Amino acid sequence: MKASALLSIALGVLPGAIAVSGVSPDITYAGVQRALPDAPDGYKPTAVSCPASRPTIRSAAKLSPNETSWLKGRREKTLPAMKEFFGHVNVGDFDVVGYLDKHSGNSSNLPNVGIALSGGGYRALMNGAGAVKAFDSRSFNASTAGHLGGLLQSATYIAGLSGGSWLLGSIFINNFTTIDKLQTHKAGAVWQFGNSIIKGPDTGGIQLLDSASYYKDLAEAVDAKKKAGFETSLTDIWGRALAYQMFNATGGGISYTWSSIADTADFQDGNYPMPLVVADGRNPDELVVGSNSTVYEFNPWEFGTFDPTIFGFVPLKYLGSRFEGGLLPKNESCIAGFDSAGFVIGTSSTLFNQFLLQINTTTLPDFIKSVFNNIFSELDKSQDDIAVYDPNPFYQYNKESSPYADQTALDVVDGGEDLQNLPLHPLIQPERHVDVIFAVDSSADTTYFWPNGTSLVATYERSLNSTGIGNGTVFPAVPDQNTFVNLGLNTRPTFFGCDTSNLTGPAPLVVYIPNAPYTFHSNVSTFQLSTDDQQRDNIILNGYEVATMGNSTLDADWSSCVGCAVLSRSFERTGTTLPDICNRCFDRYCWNGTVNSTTPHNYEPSFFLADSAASASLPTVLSTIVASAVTILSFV
Ligand SMILES: *[C@@H]1O[C@H](CO)[C@@H](O)[C@H](O)[C@H]1NC(C)=O
Ligand SMILES: *[C@@H]1O[C@H](CO)[C@@H](O)[C@H](O)[C@H]1NC(C)=O
Ligand SMILES: *[C@@H]1O[C@H](CO)[C@@H](O)[C@H](O)[C@H]1NC(C)=O
Ligand SMILES: *[C@@H]1O[C@H](CO)[C@@H](O)[C@H](O)[C@H]1NC(C)=O
Ligand SMILES: *[C@@H]1O[C@H](CO)[C@@H](O)[C@H](O)[C@H]1NC(C)=O
Ligand SMILES: *[C@@H]1O[C@H](CO)[C@@H](O)[C@H](O)[C@H]1NC(C)=O
Ligand SMILES: *[C@@H]1O[C@H](CO)[C@@H](O)[C@H](O)[C@H]1NC(C)=O
Ligand SMILES: *[C@@H]1O[C@H](CO)[C@@H](O)[C@H](O)[C@H]1NC(C)=O
Ligand SMILES: *[C@@H]1O[C@H](CO)[C@@H](O)[C@H](O)[C@H]1NC(C)=O
Ligand SMILES: *[C@@H]1O[C@H](CO)[C@@H](O)[C@H](O)[C@H]1NC(C)=O
Ligand SMILES: *[C@@H]1O[C@H](CO)[C@@H](O)[C@H](O)[C@H]1NC(C)=O
Ligand SMILES: CC(=O)N[C@H]1CO[C@H](CO)[C@@H](O)[C@@H]1O
Repeated sequence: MKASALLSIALGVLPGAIAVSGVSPDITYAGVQRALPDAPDGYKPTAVSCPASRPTIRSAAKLSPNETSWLKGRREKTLPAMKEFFGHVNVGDFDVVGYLDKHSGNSSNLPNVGIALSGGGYRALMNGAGAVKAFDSRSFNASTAGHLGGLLQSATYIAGLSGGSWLLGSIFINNFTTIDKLQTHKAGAVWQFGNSIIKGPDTGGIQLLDSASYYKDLAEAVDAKKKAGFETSLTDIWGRALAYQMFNATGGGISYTWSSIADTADFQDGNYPMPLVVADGRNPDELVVGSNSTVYEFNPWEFGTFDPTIFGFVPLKYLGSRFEGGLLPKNESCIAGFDSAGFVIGTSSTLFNQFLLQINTTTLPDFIKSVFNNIFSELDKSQDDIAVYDPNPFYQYNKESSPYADQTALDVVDGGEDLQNLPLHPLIQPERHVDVIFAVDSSADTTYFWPNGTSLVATYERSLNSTGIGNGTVFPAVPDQNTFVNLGLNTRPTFFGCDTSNLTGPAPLVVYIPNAPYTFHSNVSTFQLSTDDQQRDNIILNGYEVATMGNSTLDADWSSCVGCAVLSRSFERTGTTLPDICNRCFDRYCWNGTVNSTTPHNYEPSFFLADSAASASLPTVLSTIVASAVTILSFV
């Protein structure tokens, strides 16, 4: 099974990318607002001098010392953020601020909040952006009654996968910028989705690149990595292309590394949540990525997994070094620059590689096509849909148990390929003690590209194998997808895991926030190769309405119910009686175990709020999809 089949399964959608165009203007590297361009030689991984204590692979039994010490600082920042959040989000007449103050001496009693942003291409980027905007106290009007501004500032972790990882990259590599700034209409907006990613940046922008130079840049970067002796694949080109669209830097931010996030003062001071990018591992000698595939995370310090298959982490900055048995042999150099930020988000979204192959079907001039075809013909075709991590940092590591120990390279793929299209894996690790996960699902599971709970089902089922691949993770029970549709659990936020006595161990409460049409048909095909600013903004606004239930117009108690979800586990730890309003909220939003597994009719929701004029009619959407599917199938 190759890309086309995987695409339709995993992305939920017929995956589709949409296009984006050039990044914005930018100035020089000095003093600008973003992460750090600290790669030693652009895209080329390069030997650097090793730190005094040589890097090693660390067991996943505990959190890293980096994370543990960072958490102390972060918890000091989430406390005032929560007090501010509960300034406009009230929970009946319960004195939340007093409660938080009373327990502030022991931060493990306070709520520990995580956010998960699903995959689903540019649709997921935009719908996820709407939710992030709603959760961000810096957004206009977000900290008023009925809104949810401040949840982002209260969060400890925020995870993204595939399209959700592009969103994370846009925010974190650009110095924790705001959605307001990313979506501006001013010249120089970072998100200009009017041009296809295939075509490249707008010549009118400050990138000053025509398509030919764009491809030349992509090719030169990847070629440099290859000439330095590192295996490359289509993902390297894909990641470079994404960087032009997501990062606010000239030259597609070629020197920005993911690990540099950990070196920025604001992150070190705990001023914003920890970003986590998820990708899957393809098992040795397998082409299909199944539910028992290894799930990797990229956090600001490390790459690795809690799964028993590897159970280890490598310092992200030194990924690319030739580790053996967990150590870096004396005769091996420390390599830096492998963790190019574009490559990280490209890895999380390898399913979209295929869209690069569409170049032949575009109207771009032949000479550009030939530049691309030259690059393409150099690549190993069996690796079209993977990212190659060669050398394998976990070579000879955990030899007794690791099926990867003898692999000289790791095959890493799109984080949604195992159907877990929500990046919940890092957030359900017992060591992280997350209390509540706001899970923003932009998957396209149904015929008309709405989510139907598939990603939650996949994570739940995986957790049931707790002595195997689940490795001690616990996830609340969720029903089958037919029940999701029949009970409307995918049309409105639903809570899972409210009753802790029904869990097999500590697990977070999951606040499932499925994409749904409030004011706009945000179920655009992942095949759509460009989106104008109007449609982009409509989808972002719809995402804002989804997360806030129309600023609590659909349920005047909604923001209070979110407050109850945040506090629920903490209340339990401190033996605090739930305020009445929380009982009412949980009656309304918690799945109570009812199932109806009858096969439903097509799920075709109509607007929850008034239609904002510009939405596409269904027939238009469908014809686009059919036409695109034909195109895609013809070359996969
Ligand atoms: C990042 O943003 C913060 C807050 O807006 C600002 O104080 C800081 O100077 C910025 N850092 C860089 C490197 O631009
Ligand atoms: C992470 O921790 C290690 C050792 O505990 C330290 O050497 C390293 O500098 C830390 N990394 C960052 C980016 O703070
Ligand atoms: C991009 O960088 C410019 C120059 O530093 C800055 O003015 C602008 O706000 C940045 N855009 C975003 C989305 O952060
Ligand atoms: C994963 O499952 C497949 C079949 O479903 C099996 O062939 C494979 O050995 C399993 N891999 C691991 C690492 O358990
Ligand atoms: C595009 O067309 C050229 C010439 O027909 C062909 O050689 C090349 O393989 C095609 N490229 C792709 C990615 O299909
Ligand atoms: C739910 O989504 C899956 C794909 O993710 C699909 O195979 C299934 O038919 C859908 N079921 C319903 C009831 O929508
Ligand atoms: C549980 O996981 C183990 C190891 O990953 C695997 O061998 C086994 O088949 C799995 N069991 C089920 C029921 O999936
Ligand atoms: C919700 O708030 C946003 C941001 O202030 C606003 O643009 C939108 O129109 C509001 N929607 C409703 C239904 O009130
Ligand atoms: C459980 O929820 C369903 C609707 O999803 C409702 O019809 C039923 O009455 C509820 N049962 C209980 C015991 O609350
Ligand atoms: C409680 O857990 C069982 C399985 O462990 C599950 O079947 C049931 O649906 C769960 N009930 C709720 C309300 O989560
Ligand atoms: C179960 O769902 C089916 C299909 O949507 C519906 O026709 C039926 O009335 C539901 N059954 C119950 C008991 O609600
Ligand atoms: C809780 C649990 O089962 N943890 C296991 C995860 O996998 C590693 C490596 O196989 C084991 O050592 C842990 O005991």
